[in-house]
Amino acid sequence: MQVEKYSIDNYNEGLLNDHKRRLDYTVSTITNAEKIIAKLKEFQVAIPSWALGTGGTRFGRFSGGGEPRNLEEKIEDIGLLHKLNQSSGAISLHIPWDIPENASHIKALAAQNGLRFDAMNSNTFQDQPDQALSYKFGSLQNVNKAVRQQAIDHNIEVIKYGVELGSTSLTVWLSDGSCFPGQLNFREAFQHTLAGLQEIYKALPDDWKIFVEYKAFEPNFYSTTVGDWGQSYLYASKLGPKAYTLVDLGHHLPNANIEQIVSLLLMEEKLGGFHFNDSKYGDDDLTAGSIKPYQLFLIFNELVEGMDAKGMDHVTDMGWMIDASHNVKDPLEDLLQSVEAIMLSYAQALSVDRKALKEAQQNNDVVAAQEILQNTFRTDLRSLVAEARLRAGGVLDPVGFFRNEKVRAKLIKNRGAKTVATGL
Ligand SMILES: [Mn+2]
Repeated sequence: MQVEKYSIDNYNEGLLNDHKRRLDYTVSTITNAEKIIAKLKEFQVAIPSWALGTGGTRFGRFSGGGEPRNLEEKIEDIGLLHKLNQSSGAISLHIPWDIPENASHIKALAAQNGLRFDAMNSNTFQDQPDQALSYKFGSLQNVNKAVRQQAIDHNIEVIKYGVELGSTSLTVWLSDGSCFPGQLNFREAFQHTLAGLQEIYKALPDDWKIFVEYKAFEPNFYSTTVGDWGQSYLYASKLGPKAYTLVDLGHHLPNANIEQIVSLLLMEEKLGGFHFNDSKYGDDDLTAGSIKPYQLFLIFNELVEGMDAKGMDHVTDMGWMIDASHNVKDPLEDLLQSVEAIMLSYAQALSVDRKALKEAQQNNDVVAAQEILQNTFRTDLRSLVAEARLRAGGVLDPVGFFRNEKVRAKLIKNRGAKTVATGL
């Protein structure tokens, strides 16, 4: 769906006075507003191709209307998000759900929408209709060599699709593991998986990275073969310099200290990718920042501090992506909310007084350290995020605009009320 520049300008015009008043106040309360706005303008979060439709659970899926019917329409939806927030300028493809049949056409369409191709995602956690061998008992870990080879071949095929589109990274998430004690020899499962990843690693072009994503549990409930950041780090270290760990916020056991995990991975230069979502219990895949916004800020605080310590580029040296499911909300509104929460946490992390925090740490001044972090967290920086969006040509209030323009109703009119996007 096309959104015209004049409708964005008209909408912004009505909100401008209020916005300026809030912005002036915020700028007067912090020291580095211009620097933060400049950083926010650059920062981009990739949207996965499977996030545009309604998500479901094993109990059911309640599809909404106007869902994208093919890859072209998914690209158009992400293009729309990017037009509104100017911070969703990348798409992450899942193979085989979204195979680009005509790569040059897909590449051109993405470029028209201001999008680049982020990490490619392989899938060896499901069986496809035309697949020769089953992944029921795992893919790269499988006791059957032919199954392992099939999974290796699939990942190499995904790299080939990515090369055609100009992507430069592959995310591998394996559901491999076991459901019952005794089912697996842990060491053998690890070694098979490592050997498979090594074959995939060999197929990576020189400028590519591979991200090894871990997950504590589900669909396997007794053991997971890439179950935590330690195991992922072990694979990534053994694979070589192009291999990195990917942290998905939902893939930890309850109460894990994710901020500490990202800090240490950055120290070892092994954090390569990041998936945003939020959860109350496990891998709930809820809107980023909807349940634990303070934790999201604390994680960003470590990301910014750790990346700066290594001289990393916040935009290009990490694969940032939303990995959430939208079971009850309009997926596009939900994604706008997630990106907003991510940008706000990033802005807050950029405004932490690092010198004062360092001093508090050196003096063991625990109270001062808490004051610094919580004062920053409680300072309302939403107007900075809006200002960055405005300067980049976006909308002051993306969700408000989406509703005002009746975007979903228009998508239903164009695509139909009973469309179901590919995905889980
Ligand atoms: Mn993920």
